[in-house]
Amino acid sequence: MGFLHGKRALIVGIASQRSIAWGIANAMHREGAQLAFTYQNDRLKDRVEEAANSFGSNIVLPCDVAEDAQIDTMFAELGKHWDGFDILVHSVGFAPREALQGQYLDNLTRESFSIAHDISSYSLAALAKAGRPLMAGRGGAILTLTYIGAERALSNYNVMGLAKASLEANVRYLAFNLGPEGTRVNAISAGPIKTLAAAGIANFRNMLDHVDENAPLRRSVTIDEVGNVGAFLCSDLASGITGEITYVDAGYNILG
Ligand code: 0WD
Repeated sequence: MGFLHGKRALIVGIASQRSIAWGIANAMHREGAQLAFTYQNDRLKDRVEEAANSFGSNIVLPCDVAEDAQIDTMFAELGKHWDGFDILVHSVGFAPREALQGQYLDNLTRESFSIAHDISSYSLAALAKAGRPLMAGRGGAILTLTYIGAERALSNYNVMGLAKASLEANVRYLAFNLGPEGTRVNAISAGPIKTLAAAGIANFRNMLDHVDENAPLRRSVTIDEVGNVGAFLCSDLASGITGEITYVDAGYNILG
């Protein structure tokens, strides 16, 4: 029996089979969790429905996390399928493409700052808040995805680094707030992986090559490796871990 047997998990952020959320869904499914999925817009609907099918799920709901009304409707619909759920996976990030190239100040605007923080950080708290009535008191877990650009100044990552720093603080405040009702909140800081979101970052290939050549394991990580740790962090095996940022990056973060 898998270590997530009997758990219900809501997966937010599948855009393709390369998505980190796909790797997490795959590991959670393998470990016995029942899954539900959201999709951002009609462009992604078919792909997410396909994913749900392959994981034996028929719960696929629209949810653009920029819209409070869509978040509320999504949880109202989810509540018709499930009287409660145990795991929320937030694998969402976005900044306007022009902000993810060149020098930090060159393409920074009030608008790009606001969008990056809204979609990449606020949305975690928005989902945690709206999903709270369905998660409270079940010993559940929330998981999000961050990147080392939150801690270090990296070329091209720019305003997304600030949004990820906010996201990491969000993990700690949510863990502090939701701990008393039994919900844990953690993040994985993943090494670079070639996904749709990554394609928006200028010179992403260089970041990947640098990790391949320099990380202690001399390679980058896969969505399955991130997925396995995500499944663990959201399981009862990790019942003593909350408010943590766990690196799944082939050891890259230890380098000076
Ligand atoms: O190297 C990487 N790929 C890393 C990614 C390293 C470390 C962290 N991460 C993070 C990302 O910042 C993000 O938070 O992992 C998370 C998942 O990213 P991913 O798997 O790399 O990228 P992708 O497959 O593109 O999924 C992100 C999805 C969006 O995809 P697109 O490509 O269509 O922007 O986030 C979703 C969307 O499906 N998303 C939204 N969902 C709901 N409402 C919204 C939104 N407003 N905006 C983006």
